[in-house]
Amino acid sequence: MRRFLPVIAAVTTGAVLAGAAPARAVPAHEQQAVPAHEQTVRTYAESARAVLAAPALRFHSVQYDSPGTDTRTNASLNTEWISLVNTGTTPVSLTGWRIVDKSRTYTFGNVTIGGRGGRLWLHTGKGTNAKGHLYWGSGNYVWNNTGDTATLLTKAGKAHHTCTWGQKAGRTVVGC
Ligand SMILES: [Ca+2]
Repeated sequence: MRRFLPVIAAVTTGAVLAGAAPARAVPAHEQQAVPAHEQTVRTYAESARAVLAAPALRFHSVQYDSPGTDTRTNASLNTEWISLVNTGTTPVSLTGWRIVDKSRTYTFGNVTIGGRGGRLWLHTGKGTNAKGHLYWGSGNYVWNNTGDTATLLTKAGKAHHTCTWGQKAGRTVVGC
């Protein structure tokens, strides 16, 4: 496995490497067939690229730790939120999609998220749904301050994207 690691690392830093000067063209007489073991390495690189690519509709960020003391007031519950973004070109209907943690489920009603960077915030507490802002209606916090995983499920129940975080002193929000 050791020989695969530099290739995977190269994929993760591809954006930086893309700016490097192109290598010189290899003359025909120096070209060789790609050995089978190197083809295997390339297959691993393709797999890594597929795993790293986030879907167009995905978690954007989560304020898992409501700023200030966790008093469980509705105002405090609503400053705990998780946000979605849709970087695709077309709006997506979220009706029947779900956001889940280990034991709780939020099911989207008749909601559409706009395309080209459309955002949507799901607040933990109670409130009246408005454009871009939805309310879970929970009487307690959903996202653990000490670390948690949020999963976005499609209407068919397929895991579409996840957001995982750990605990870090002084931090209340993370990008997904
Ligand atoms: Ca929390």
